[in-house]
Amino acid sequence: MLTDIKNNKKERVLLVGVDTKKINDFNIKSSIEELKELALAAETEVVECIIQKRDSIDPRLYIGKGKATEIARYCDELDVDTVVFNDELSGAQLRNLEEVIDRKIIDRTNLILDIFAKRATSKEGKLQVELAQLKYRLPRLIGLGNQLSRTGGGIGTRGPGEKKLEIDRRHILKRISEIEKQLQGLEEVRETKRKKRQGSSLPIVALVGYTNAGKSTLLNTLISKDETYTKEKEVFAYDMLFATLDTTLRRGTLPNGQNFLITDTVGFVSKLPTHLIEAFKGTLEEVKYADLILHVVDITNEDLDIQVKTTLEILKDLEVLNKPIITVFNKVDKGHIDEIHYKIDGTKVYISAKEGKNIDLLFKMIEENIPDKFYDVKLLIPYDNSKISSYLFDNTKVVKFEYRDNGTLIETILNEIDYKKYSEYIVD
Ligand SMILES: Nc1nc2c(ncn2[C@@H]2O[C@H](COP(=O)(O)OP(=O)(O)OP(=O)(O)O)[C@@H](O)[C@H]2O)c(=O)[nH]1
Ligand SMILES: [Mg+2]
Repeated sequence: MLTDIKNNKKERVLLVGVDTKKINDFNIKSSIEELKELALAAETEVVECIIQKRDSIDPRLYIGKGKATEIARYCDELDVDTVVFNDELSGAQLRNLEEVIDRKIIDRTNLILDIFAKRATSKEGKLQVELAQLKYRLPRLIGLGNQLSRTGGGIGTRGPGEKKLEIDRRHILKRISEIEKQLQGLEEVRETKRKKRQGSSLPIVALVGYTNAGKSTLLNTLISKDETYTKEKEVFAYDMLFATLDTTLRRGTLPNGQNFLITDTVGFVSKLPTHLIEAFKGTLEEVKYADLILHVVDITNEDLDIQVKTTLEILKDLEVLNKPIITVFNKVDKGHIDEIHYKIDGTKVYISAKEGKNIDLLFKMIEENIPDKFYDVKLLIPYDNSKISSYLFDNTKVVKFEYRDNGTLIETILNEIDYKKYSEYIVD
């Protein structure tokens, strides 16, 4: 079978899930619905979804033998190219399923990795995805060997790690350590930047939440009041899963005049591959340095409970649940919302990022939850007070300075304490 990509035809996929009563916190219907969204995000055409009820996952085949044979028949009838399974499969399961079904077999993890591979644009993003892909492939080489040679492309075979070397374990291990080294280098650069930012003392607000909740849209709305705002500063917001992969940082201004920094992060999805979270830890680290977290939730989504839970679990993994969190229920413009139907601990607000509804309220809540106030000031420090000048140069983010006849004119940002301490030197 040659890949349909050559004919410019979409890869036709069939989705398969298992409904084990054990996972009762996860509704199989919404899980398959999400898998469908993921398959669409990978630009495939979903032709059928099959759910099998079983007590447990079959270690050999994931589903029952009879079901697998039935699926093989469907694949012929419906002209299916690829079968996508709703859970992570072992190398043996991949191989056995391919033997029975005789089609390319992809699991949920591989599908997500594939979307990330397509979306990654920055050098760091690409490396992170490649690392996750290699770590996924390593224990599955037996199962994937056939697959990589049987097709010339399509989902699961795309991405930075596409080269032949994947088949060779030693090559993979070598590549993994190369990537880890490169990522470490990039992490150091990020660390330096972060230190510089800390010097600037501007509070950091981090946007987190499920993919497509509206984080990027909200970032664009929140920065639009900043004096340095231009259209070019806006980030990419689009109706698709994982529109954002790279962490971005922008400046905003609160109604009280205080400046803050805001970061947009990669969205989450249930059963987000562990390797992927691991690989993106560097990027997600930004959340660790935040002073305030805005947890954005799409209120119109039926699976809001699962989405909130998934996000909170990842935040727990990142050890950031001790930070102040505002739950931001977004998209209230999309119809009547019963505000009380969803109870959540702590602070919450109902907004529309798109139409700007309740943004003032959210700004107020941000003001209240940001730990400290900061001031943009100009100070004239007499030359005989050079200790103060050195302190300011070392500990605050000096925007500009100038040597005047009567002292050093320093334009900088001060926190509340320093602001009070040095207020006598403030000039207009
Ligand atoms: N109706 C409505 N749509 C919204 C609102 N906020 C965002 N959207 C839409 O929701 C879709 C996703 O928005 P994004 O801002 O890209 O979502 P995100 O959370 O950044 O998603 P990822 O980057 O994929 O994690 C876009 O089509 C937005 O236009 C809102 O308040 N109301
Ligand atoms: Mg986004």
